Amino acid sequence: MIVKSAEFICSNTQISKLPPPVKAEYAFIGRSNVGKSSLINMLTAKKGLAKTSQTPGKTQLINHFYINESWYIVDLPGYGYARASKTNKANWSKFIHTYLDKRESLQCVMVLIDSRLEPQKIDLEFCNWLGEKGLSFVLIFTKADKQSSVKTDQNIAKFKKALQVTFEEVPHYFVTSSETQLGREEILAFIDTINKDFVIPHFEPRD
Ligand SMILES: Nc1nc2c(ncn2[C@@H]2O[C@H](COP(=O)(O)OP(=O)(O)OP(=O)(O)O)[C@@H](O)[C@H]2O)c(=O)[nH]1
Ligand SMILES: [Mg+2]
Repeated sequence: MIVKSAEFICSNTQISKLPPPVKAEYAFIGRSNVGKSSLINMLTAKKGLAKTSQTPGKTQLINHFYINESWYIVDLPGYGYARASKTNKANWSKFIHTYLDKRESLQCVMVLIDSRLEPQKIDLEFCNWLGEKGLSFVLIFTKADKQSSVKTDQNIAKFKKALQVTFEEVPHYFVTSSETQLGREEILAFIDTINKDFVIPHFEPRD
């Protein structure tokens, strides 16, 4: 797929204010600082489209980006931001879980995992929650440029093994780097395939 246009549409803290669910939508989620915003900029080839930062917890809203005037990328707040207050964490968590569970047009959850780390409990728990809800998801291992491919492969193998405790079939995965554009073509091709089968879902119109 060629990305011809990528446009910021809106930031939301309220589910009721999201754009109508009439376009295929892909949510990017993962631990704070895992590289969600960087990956979105890499996929769209638009630096600065999604705000990146070295301070974890930068994205605290549901951000919609409209791609090729036909589908949405959604940048979600990172989970597990240690310095957020308990109330804040609980609020985000509820908001994100409601969004993921209820969004009619959501086609696939893109779960970002830092390829440098051993399997993290919080990531595994999140994948298990998606599995329980029957939501389709894929894994995107980020920051692969930061270490050898051997190390990346080892961490991926460990993650897959940890998922096999609860999953019969391990989901599809991608290895990426926002620095080198590794994985870009594969992810765009994957999205393109799903877009081709998209039919506008039934939804309750809001007032
Ligand atoms: N070397 C390298 N650095 C990366 C890569 N992806 C992200 N980073 C860096 O990691 C930091 C966090 O990236 P962001 O894209 O802002 O992460 P995020 O997941 O959107 O963070 P929050 O919005 O705070 O949850 C930034 O300093 C990025 O430059 C990558 O593929 N390679
Ligand atoms: Mg971000």
